[in-house]
Amino acid sequence: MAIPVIDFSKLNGEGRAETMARIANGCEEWGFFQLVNHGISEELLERVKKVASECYRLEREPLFKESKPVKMLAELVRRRDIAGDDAKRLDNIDYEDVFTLSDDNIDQWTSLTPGFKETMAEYRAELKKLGERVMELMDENLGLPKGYIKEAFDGGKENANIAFFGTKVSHYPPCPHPDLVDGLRAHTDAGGVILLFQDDIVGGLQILKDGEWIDVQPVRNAIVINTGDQIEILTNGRYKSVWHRVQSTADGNRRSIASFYNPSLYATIAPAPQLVDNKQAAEQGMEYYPRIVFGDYMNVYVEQKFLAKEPRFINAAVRAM
Ligand SMILES: O=C(O)CCC(=O)C(=O)O
Ligand SMILES: [Fe+2]
Repeated sequence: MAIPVIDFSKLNGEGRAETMARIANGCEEWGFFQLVNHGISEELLERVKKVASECYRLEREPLFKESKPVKMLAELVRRRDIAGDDAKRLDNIDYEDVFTLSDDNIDQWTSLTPGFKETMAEYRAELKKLGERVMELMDENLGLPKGYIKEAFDGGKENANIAFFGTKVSHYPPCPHPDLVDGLRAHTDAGGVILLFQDDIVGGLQILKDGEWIDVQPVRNAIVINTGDQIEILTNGRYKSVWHRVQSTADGNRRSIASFYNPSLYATIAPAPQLVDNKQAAEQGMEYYPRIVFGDYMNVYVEQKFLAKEPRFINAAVRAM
């Protein structure tokens, strides 16, 4: 079983209907799919890989060696070896190095690595456009007016372009005890549409599908798309946010660059009326998915990211009232 790989260039020709159907299937049955021939130039993607890796080596690696996950893992192992403690897994930390780029923190983007800022700005502009295109295809597949999802994320027509677009640059360095700590613990994503540029070679990302963890197989220069909790709410559960995790590995330093197209913190997200079966909702006495303000949702999410997702919907809705 492998995550669907979809040729995006086929949208422009005879294969359009079939490609739309494959995207719908990716959203409904998988929550994750990979795009190839997505229109982002190989030359740009090669530059992104280069500057991200150089940045890690030059600026991040020395810090990672002194970081909390490294120290906590060493301490756990020391206790096991010296004091004979049963080594329990570290279940409250991720073995990763990460920083986030957004338009709000552009002044603080790392500048030591030659070409980093320029390349990442160019990459983010391209990915943002791709994210908007993917959201429009979702609108179409769902029978929503074109631009519906983006407008919801902006918090309405009058607030054009205030949805949040952030880019997380992560590395999962070699881990001496991959059995004792995850690279990133299992979770669903809080926001909207996520566009992930993962390592060409070093794997580790897995999704939970029908009760089994399966690999998101590395495909060179593909962009992996997945949907977060806000798309689950907006689609009234038709597109579910899917659990995923990153396993740590003993060898190889996995690079992954995840861009998040999320609602503005002020946007209210609710099931699209077109997707609510009123009869069913009436029978159940309520609509299952609440109306939430995304900022309230994030306040709940930061506390509960690695816990079951359903209580988050309820907790965020209570706070929003
Ligand atoms: O690094 C990855 O491949 C996944 C990252 C991820 O799941 C996240 O940032 O939410
Ligand atoms: Fe995630």
